[in-house]
Amino acid sequence: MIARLSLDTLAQVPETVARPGYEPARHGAGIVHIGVGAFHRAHQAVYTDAALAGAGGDWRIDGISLRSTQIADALNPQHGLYSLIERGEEGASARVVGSLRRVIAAARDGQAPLAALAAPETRIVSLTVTEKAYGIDRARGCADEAHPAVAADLAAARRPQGVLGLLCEGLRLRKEQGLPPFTILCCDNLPDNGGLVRTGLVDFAARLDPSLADWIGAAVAFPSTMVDRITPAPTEETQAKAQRLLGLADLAAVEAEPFTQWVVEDHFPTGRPAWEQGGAIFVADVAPYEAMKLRMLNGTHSMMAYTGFLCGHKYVRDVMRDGALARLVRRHLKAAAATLGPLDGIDTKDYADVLARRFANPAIAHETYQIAMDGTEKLPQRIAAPALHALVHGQKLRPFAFAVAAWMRYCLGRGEDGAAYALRDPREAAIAAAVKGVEGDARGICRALSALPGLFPARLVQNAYWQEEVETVLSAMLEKGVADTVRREAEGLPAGG
Ligand code: CS2
Repeated sequence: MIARLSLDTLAQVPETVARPGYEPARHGAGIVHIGVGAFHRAHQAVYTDAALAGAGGDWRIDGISLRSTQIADALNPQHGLYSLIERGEEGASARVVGSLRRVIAAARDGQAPLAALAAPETRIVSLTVTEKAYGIDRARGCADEAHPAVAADLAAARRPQGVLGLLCEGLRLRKEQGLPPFTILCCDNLPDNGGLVRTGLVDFAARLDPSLADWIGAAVAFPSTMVDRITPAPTEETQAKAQRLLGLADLAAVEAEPFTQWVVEDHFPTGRPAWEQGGAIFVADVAPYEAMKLRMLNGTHSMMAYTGFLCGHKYVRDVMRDGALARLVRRHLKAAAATLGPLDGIDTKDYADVLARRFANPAIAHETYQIAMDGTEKLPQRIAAPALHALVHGQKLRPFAFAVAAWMRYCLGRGEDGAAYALRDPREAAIAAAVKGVEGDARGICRALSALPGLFPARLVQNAYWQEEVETVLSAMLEKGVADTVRREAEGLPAGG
């Protein structure tokens, strides 16, 4: 049987694979990270690895897996070690990352998550749990009491299972013990992610204990951040590739594109690792970077996901090989860029070129179906916000209307061959109820889905021109098919943008 990657076998890793530039076991932990999925392992953990190598410190990461036990079972026998495979056009390279110390599986490890959050050495709690896991009502700016985890944690605050519940109880324990709070670093693709989590958490705490809420509001730092690295869900092929490169089995390997970016608001009163060693950029205001990434990268990604999936393209790279869709990608990037304010040292045209190349990376198998997931959580910041900006400023609306129509077509849950697929959206039931009985009627679908609370700003959906644009595209998709609509839409657009 092939040996597993671990501290005991690390020395066997071939020279061609980079190893941690420090001795992992000599460093204590300073970070608890909630949500130890592929993205965290391809991004923040890698920056922390570089910080430990370049500047040292007790900044290793204790991960908390909220639902899965599988990640803990993969990583703990490996002493937290795993490999990151970077895949670009020129080939693949691998490195072993040593910044993760252990993973706690909240589903079976009892009080261990709270013990980690309340530990004196914990100075930062970072999160990548996906947009839907927070249970924050963004339209109302409060904790969403209808969210299952929020409801459960409000009812049993000392045994929390969800994000807000864990953060709140962890902070309550620290306050009780006279410990300083930890800094909370949300690394999900949400606008003003620090401010948003602050709003949700303070409101959640206020429902349990107003004095705790006051303390959180006054003493806890919530820096905002923009994170970026395209990281497909790992597959068996990822593990097989890692085994070939390492000569050891690695059940926690991840693969990602070579590009990586991290822009962080530099507000860490409890200290932080020297993440600049890995190339992180520290700024006073993250908002313009965040808007650029959410609208240009993620907005275009969502448009590609819905149209691409419905045209039968499994991966993002296949969308870029479809001439008509590639033109629409360029059109969307341009329209999204037009909604942004100027950003020092950044030319959005260059950024768009880099994005188009990243999307086309032939070595990255990023599923359109993966990106299509959780549309109701993604559309507001990716499509609706820039669309509203475009409306207010008299800019092009059509690219955004096109993306929304594709999402609406996707919401019907059936491909053009009639085969059903799961929407994988937290509001799946509300979507199904909304479109029931109007499946063939573009206007009916458009009205019903536009009325879902909190999804589209009123000013946008009440605009007759916007509505007409969405309905026109959707009705073409229903009558002529998505591929044909894409082809007609792209006619006359330049190939290279
Ligand atoms: C993607 C993102 O799945 C999605 O919705 O748009 O995960 C995207 O790959 C990352 O934000 C890239 O940094």
